[in-house]
Amino acid sequence: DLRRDLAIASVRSTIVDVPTVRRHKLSSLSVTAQSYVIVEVKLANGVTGIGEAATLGGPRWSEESVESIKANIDTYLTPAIAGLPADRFELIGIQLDAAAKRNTAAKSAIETALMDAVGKTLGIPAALLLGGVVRDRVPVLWTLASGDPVQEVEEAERKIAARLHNTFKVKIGAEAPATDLARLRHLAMALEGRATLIVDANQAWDETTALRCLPVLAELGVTLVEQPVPAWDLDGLARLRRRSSVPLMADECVFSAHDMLAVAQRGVADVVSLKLVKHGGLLNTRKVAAVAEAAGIGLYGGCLLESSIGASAHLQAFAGLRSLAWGCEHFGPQILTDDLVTEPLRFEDFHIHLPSGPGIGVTLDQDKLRRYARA
Ligand code: MUC
Ligand code: MG
Repeated sequence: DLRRDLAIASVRSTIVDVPTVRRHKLSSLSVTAQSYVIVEVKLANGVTGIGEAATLGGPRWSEESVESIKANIDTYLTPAIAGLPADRFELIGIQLDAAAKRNTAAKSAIETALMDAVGKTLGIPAALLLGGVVRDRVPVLWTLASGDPVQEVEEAERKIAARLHNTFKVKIGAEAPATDLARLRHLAMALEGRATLIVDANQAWDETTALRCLPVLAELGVTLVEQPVPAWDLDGLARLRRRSSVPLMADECVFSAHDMLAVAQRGVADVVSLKLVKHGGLLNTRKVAAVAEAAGIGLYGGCLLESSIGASAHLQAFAGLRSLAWGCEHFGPQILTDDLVTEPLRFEDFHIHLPSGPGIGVTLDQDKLRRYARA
């Protein structure tokens, strides 16, 4: 019968390192290759599903690294779900949470692979398992993060000319505030009237620095400021929000639905960045989104520079949201020198398109997996 066919037969995890087209610099880290754990779950019926756990600069962006993700999947998470019917997503979530605290990126890669395998078995997209599609494309921005304003204007010009991106997220916080503000002024002037700018400080500032810089960002026309202060400083962010004319976005301070509730109750943010690696899967991402929706907080489709595998998993989760007013940032597939799937995702007219196939909608290229697998 179908249920026995859907039994989880095996889980394989592979660390890959894929070079990026240029150095990507955040406040506290810098990468020239992106590291993922690719998860392949095989069902008793012979169908394989895939998922991806992204990281940024080892355990620097959050506490998970590809090494810890692979170790915890192989040692603790796989034994907890072996043999279970793959379509019991919520039950499997309970088992995964009992087997390991947090480890949300690892759990997300597993849940993605399960939804992919079940979707591929039934011939339906993962988005249908989550309630169906509201949109089949999402506005997608590009992130400027070389730190060199001349290079960044050139890069932005190329993206605008190709009609790929006209909203840009500028990564700040690696340099002194004055240097970052000068860089932003350069970008704002060069791209005036042709692009929208948002910024992400990745927790680099303290409250007083942010208080000093926010009016300048407003004057430069920046439309959204992401995680200016440390993730722990919810009260500081709430105070800044009351004094800022620019909307503020929560990123590193919202992992769980409980975090989202605290952010909502304390008036911490106007917008939240949704990411599978933070929330621990597609189902949990929708739960975090529901808490935000209930509080009138806007939704933004965040990323951790995922390949087409992780990006399409996010699109499956984003496709059914009633509103995704702030668009998304799944430019990841475009910043890699190569992709891991047989057919790349479609970027067109400033949007990224939901792939139409079953499961998460993309197919793992085994040659690429072998090529980029860590020895
Ligand atoms: C983050 O903090 O938002 C997303 C885009 C990017 O360049 O870095 C990530 C992580
Ligand atoms: Mg961020």
